[in-house]
Amino acid sequence: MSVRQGQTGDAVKERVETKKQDPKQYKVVLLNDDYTTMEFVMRVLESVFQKSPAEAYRIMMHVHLNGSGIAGVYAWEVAETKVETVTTMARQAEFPLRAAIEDA
Ligand code: TYC
Repeated sequence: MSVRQGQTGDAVKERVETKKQDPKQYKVVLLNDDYTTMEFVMRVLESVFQKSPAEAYRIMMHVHLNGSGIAGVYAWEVAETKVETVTTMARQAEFPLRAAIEDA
């Protein structure tokens, strides 16, 4: 926390700047494509989003049938890291799988 004082004539302005924390939550959304295997998407959901095999299957099928689906809801920085991890895993395996962040 920092305090800044600006002086104008006799008046002294004082403002306390606080680092605002972001209480907002963000959805990490998986997007469907024609090439990523169902097995790979389920592996991502289990390893990156801590889903059970049954939940991973349910989410994967939802994305497959509807075009997108929520993998999880997190604080901004966590959501960003999840997207990065998904992208790195997918490129490594040469799949076009994409993940995106949306306001929760
Ligand atoms: N549509 C893919 C297939 O038929 C499976 C898939 C599901 C791909 C979810 C991406 O986010 C995805 N192999």
